[in-house]
Formats: sequence, structure tokens, C-alpha cells
Amino acid sequence: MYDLRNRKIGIIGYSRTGKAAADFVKRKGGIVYISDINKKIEKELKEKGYKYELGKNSSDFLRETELIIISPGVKSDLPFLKELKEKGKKIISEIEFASYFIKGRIIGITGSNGKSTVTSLIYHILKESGKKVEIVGNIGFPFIDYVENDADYFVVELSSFQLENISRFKPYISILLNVTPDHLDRYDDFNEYGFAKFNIFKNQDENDYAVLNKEDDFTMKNLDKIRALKIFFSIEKQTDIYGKEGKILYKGEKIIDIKDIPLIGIHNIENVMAAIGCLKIIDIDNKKIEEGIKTFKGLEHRTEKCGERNGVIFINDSKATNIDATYKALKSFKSNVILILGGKDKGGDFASLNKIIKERVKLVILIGASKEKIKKQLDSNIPMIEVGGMKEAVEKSYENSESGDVVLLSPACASFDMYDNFEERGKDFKSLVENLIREGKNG
Ligand code: UMA
Ligand code: ADP
Repeated sequence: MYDLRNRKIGIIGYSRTGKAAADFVKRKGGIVYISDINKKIEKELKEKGYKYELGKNSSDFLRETELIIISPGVKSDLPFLKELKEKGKKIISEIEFASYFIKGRIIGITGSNGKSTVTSLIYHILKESGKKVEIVGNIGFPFIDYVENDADYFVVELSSFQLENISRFKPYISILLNVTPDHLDRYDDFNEYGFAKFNIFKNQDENDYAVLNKEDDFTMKNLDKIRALKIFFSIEKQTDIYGKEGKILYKGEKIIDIKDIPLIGIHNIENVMAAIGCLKIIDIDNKKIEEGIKTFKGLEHRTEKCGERNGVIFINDSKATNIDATYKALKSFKSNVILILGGKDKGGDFASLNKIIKERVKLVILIGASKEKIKKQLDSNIPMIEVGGMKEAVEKSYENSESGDVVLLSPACASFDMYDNFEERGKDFKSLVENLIREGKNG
């Protein structure tokens, strides 16, 4: 336990993470220094009695501080951070800071896609099994807000951004679901991104565990960097956790029939396998795992069925903010898909969707800021139309559909060109679909 009394703690970024960290430091008697490029937060900072600099982030303002907590949205390679490091300042992420104050064990979940689903599923089953457990991290609940709760396990969703600045953070169980291109607007290249994720293993030793995807190339190429005991899952090969004759097996024992998994898509079978790996390490019994999977509702905005009109099914996959998530969503439907694609590009290569689009998609509806780039990268013989916004996208999708089709919003892009976040985008889509269905009933 770290004594924060009268310690000068710098916090870079004052949004969800920074606010939570500042509240904690203040409560523990520390002196808070906030640095944020956003000028609009001055009133709140004054009221709280924090020291602050707004409109910029400078090394000069933070020079008096002893420890600096950096928000995940702030890039780690900014010049002022380099200056601070040269002055010997310790810069850590909020998950590292939080880990100094907990008694329970950390289950860390990272990967390009599936983190929130697996984090929620593990939390659900541990809770149902009577464990004292908290769900925290990138999923939207800053870890530091929960450190004083009495928990056996903290199930922590971890982004590559959070993992960039750790020094002692050490999960008991680390899960790496997959490493596929994402956030290439923040990283120089794919390797840099992948190795940020690999930081999850950095402090683990032979007494810890790593749950790994045998089908993931980046993971398999870098196994030598993992000291923890390895447990593998695979949808293709026989390994610790795998599928056989319609069942998921753990070291030969049946856990669940695949048909009983209430989530759509092969990617969710992988997610269930990863969760099983973790739950078996902490000795949850097979019956509880099976029941927990069956009663897991899935998360909003992830291949979520949100309506049907005249045999046309609408799926909201607004959380698909990168190419692989959209690829996996398309793999979940055999054919007759009308795909709504586009938004704010994160540097992905849309050409890698050409093959699966040709196999399964009858029409692509392009929306958002990346329309032109996508149009250039997709093969010109793929039927595509451009629309002005989500309302038109939903209207056109229905006009062009027939019974048996699936209208899939799976944008492969961030939402920030049109919305505040992916949740708003998904909600907008769902309410437009609801209207369409209501119109159908009324007329
Ligand atoms: N800021 C600066 N200087 C900069 C950049 C930003 O001062 O150079 C300031 C901004 O003005 C703002 C603050 O920093 O006030 C923003 O901080 P933030 O972007 O870290 O946002 P938080 O609200 O603290 O949310 C973060 C995560 N956001 C990001 O990683 C971008 C949330 O993940 C997370 O839920 C939350 O912490 C709680 O842990 C969101 C996310 O999009 C969901 N994550 C990415 C993803 O899932 O793909 C990684
Ligand atoms: P994350 O928290 O990593 O963004 P989510 O569980 O929120 O993951 O899912 C994000 C998107 O990725 C959704 O579109 C979802 O359908 C898709 N997805 C979920 N699990 C996987 C997986 N294992 N592999 C690829 N895509 C996935």
C-alpha cells in the first residue's frame, strides 16, 4: 500500500480515467496536479482545489510532481513526456497505479477484439459462482474506483494504450484473444501495436497463467516472450480447449454443447473458449461454467440482433471498429448480407475484406468519412452505394432487401466522424430499425 499523504501526483488527461485517479489521490491526502489540453474543465478543477494547467500539456507544469499518471488516450511518445522521463519522472498508467492498492488477484483480458465480451462473461460466471469479483478497466469503469472493494478477483479489460505504461502490473491470469490490425493511427506499425499488448505478460512468472489463441499468428510467433504457464484454445486444432463433434472440451472434458452458446458467430465460440481457460485455472466447476455461458446475455452493439421486418433480420455490430471485427461478423452469416460499412478510418486495409464480401455480401452501403477510401480499396465489381447518413443507410438497406437477407451494421471504422462513440451509433441504428418495423406494422 502506497502512502499518498502530501505526495504530489501529476495526472495527464482529466476525463473518466483522470477524474477517478484525481478523486482517489485527493481522498488519500495527496496533492493533485492536472494537465489537460481541454480548457473547458476549469470550473470543476477550481472547485475541487486541484492545481492545473489547461490548453496544453507541458513538462514544466509537472516538474514538481513525484509520480505521474497518464490517461490512455494520451500518446506515450509526445515530446513533453520524453522531457519528463529525461528528468527521471516516473510515468505510469492508471491500471498500474490501481494495482498498488489491491488485495485480490488480477485477471487481465486484452486483444484486438472480444475483450469486453470475454471480460463480461468471466465476470458473470465468477459472480454466479459466488466469488467476490469486480469488473473494471477499458470496459468503462476505471480500475482505481474499485481498488478498495473487497474482491477475490478484479476482471480487468486492458487496451494496448493502458498497457503501454506499466512497470509492475502483474495479472495472475492474462488472456490475449487475438492481435489483428487496429489503432494504426496511433502506432508506427503493427509490431509496435502487438508488443504493446504483449506487455500484459511482462511481469508474469511461472506461478501465473496465460490463456492464448493457437490460431493467432502474432501470439504464436512470440511465445518465447511469455514466462507464465500457457493454456491454449483453438477453433481449428486439438489443444487444451477446442471443439469436437459440436462440443467444447477442456483437456478432454465436455464443458458445453456449441449449440447452447447463446451468442452469434464463430468469434464468440473463441471468446467462450478463452473464458473457459480462465475459469478452469481458478477451479470453477464445469456445471457452473456451462450454466453461466447459457445465461450470459451478450453485450449490446456486438453482433446483436435488433429487429426483423418481412423476414429481413437487422444486426447491430456498431462495436466493430476495425477490419477483423467486421470480417468475423461476416463469417457469422453465410450469404445474403447487406453490409453498412464506414465511419472514421483508423488506418485499416479494407481490401482484405474483398474476398469475404464477394462470398457473402449482396450490397455494401457506404457511410461516413471513409467512404471514398473504402470505395477505392474494395473491388469495383462489388455492388456498392453511398449514402448521406444512417437514416438513409437503413432505408436503402430495406429497399434493397428481400426475405432471408441480413442487414448488418458492422462499420470496420470508429464512429467519431458522425457520433460521440460507438454506443450512440448503435443506438441510432437501432431506433431507425425500430421505426422501420413500426411503419411496417402500421401500414
Ligand atoms: N488529453 C490531453 N492530451 C492529449 C490527449 C488527450 O490532455 O494529448 C485529454 C483530453 O482533453 C481528455 C482526456 O485527455 O480530457 C481524455 O482521456 P482518455 O482519452 O484517456 O479518455 P477517458 O475518458 O479517460 O477513457 C479512457 C479510455 N479511452 C481511451 O483509451 C481512448 C476508455 O476506453 C476507458 O473506458 C476509460 O479510460 C476507463 O478506463 C474507451 C476506448 O475507446 C472505451 N478505448 C479504446 C478501444 O477500446 O479501442 C482503447
Ligand atoms: P473489444 O472490447 O475488444 O472491442 P467486443 O467484445 O466489444 O471487443 O467486440 C468488439 C467487436 O468485435 C464486435 O463487433 C464483435 O462482434 C467483434 N468480436 C467479438 N469477439 C471477437 C473475436 N474473438 N474476434 C474477432 N471479432 C470479435
